[in-house]
Amino acid sequence: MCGIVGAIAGRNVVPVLVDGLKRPEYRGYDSAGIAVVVDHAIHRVRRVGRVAEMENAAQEEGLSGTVGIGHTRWATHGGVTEPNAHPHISHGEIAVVHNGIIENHEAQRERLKQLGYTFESQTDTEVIAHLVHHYFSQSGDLFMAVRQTVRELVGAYAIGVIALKQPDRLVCARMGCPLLIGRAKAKTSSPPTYLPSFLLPAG
Ligand code: HGA
Repeated sequence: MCGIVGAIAGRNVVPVLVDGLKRPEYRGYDSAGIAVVVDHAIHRVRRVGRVAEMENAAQEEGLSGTVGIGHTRWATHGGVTEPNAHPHISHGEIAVVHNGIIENHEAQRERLKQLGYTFESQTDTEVIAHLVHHYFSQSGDLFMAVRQTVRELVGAYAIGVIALKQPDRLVCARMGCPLLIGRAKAKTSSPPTYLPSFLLPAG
């Protein structure tokens, strides 16, 4: 069973993501990964094995960012490999973590290939990253792009999505899978400089 976590703040969220992944660790998983928006790129670290190994790699790479997503995976589609570990990224611009199963992933994969997308993993999840990228390219709005994407997904899912071009947003969606959203109490009286967006289809 896997878990997803996302965080957006006025400080580095990597420790928050790692901590969030460690908490449900007992449920079992085969690989772990996190992605953050850093300046002009989405940076990602993935490892087969324990969260601690991925955490060490993230520390070695000096991973840091104010918006990010993380994942522990129990493979349902595709083997236990680093390319199949989440987050999945489309064109360096959209990163997605996903808990669940996309039942119509084969049809979506064929459609996306026709649109020119190439696949780097065997997972059902990668279609979500490319679909969000496809719609984001049209609207430039992550919330709208995720909303259009989830209309086309069949299955059960909880997802977290970030975008290079909208580093002030973290969009989540769920259908038939649990997703808990929290907001930490601000430590200062200054207003937040970020704009979180949440999307919760009935599920
Ligand atoms: N289907 C995705 C996510 C698997 C999952 O939710 N596991 O608990 C995959 O195979 O990567």
